[in-house]
Amino acid sequence: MNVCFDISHSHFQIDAVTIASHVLLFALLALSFSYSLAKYPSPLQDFCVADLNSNVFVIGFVCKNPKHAAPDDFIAHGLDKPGNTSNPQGFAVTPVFVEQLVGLNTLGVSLARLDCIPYGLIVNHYHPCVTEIMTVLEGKLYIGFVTSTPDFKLFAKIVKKGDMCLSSPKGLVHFQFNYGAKKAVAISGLGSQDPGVVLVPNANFSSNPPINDGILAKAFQLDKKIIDYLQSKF
Ligand SMILES: *[C@@H]1O[C@H](CO)[C@@H](O)[C@H](O)[C@H]1NC(C)=O
Ligand SMILES: CC(=O)N[C@H]1CO[C@H](CO)[C@@H](O)[C@@H]1O
Repeated sequence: MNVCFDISHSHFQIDAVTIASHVLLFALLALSFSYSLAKYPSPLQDFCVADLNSNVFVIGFVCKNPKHAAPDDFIAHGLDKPGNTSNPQGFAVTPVFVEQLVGLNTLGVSLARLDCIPYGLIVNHYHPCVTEIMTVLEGKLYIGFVTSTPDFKLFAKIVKKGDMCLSSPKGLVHFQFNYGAKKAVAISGLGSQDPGVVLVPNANFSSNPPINDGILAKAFQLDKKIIDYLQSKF
């Protein structure tokens, strides 16, 4: 489960010239409130090594006694190894989140390795409250994100070995497609210890229980039979 304080999707459009000053003040206060909630809370200690076995539920994980913290709590291994790309889209994500690197707890960062076969796709997805940056180590990826309503503008670019890009601002739908005939490897940096992901096709077509096919048919302006077919694919 990911940690999300994001209420920053509320949009404030303020014309400072025409609007009364007390309304502006209220809007500014609302914006700063929104901003403070949209950030991770600052840790109150140098570190808080996650105790993954605790039965106490808090946001993130309970801290292990800092006196028992050891260098091994701050390292994870194996990012040099490719993930398993034997799936219909041909991609693998190898996470180094708080569960793999317990020292990340409360600190608001993590990494993942991405592997993508030639013409493989990391399907359209989003991280509800997390910004993602990416550097390509091998091959090249076509990476894009789509802005929110009303523009739905696509920002896409080909990212080659050695390039670094903003793969997605917080909460926007994005994808990575291997544009080349060689496999691609990338490292993604995420602004959360536990980013969480919503795969767009799964959210629509493989929810549990399924979303009524009539609702999906209407939403996508497709025939119910096509929806039933799509739902059967997952
Ligand atoms: C890779 O994933 C496929 C599909 O889930 C599985 O059948 C296969 O055993 C996996 N290979 C390895 C090396 O884990
Ligand atoms: C019609 C429908 O359910 N669309 C959803 C598809 O998935 C995206 C991402 O999860 C949602 O934002 C849409 O509402």
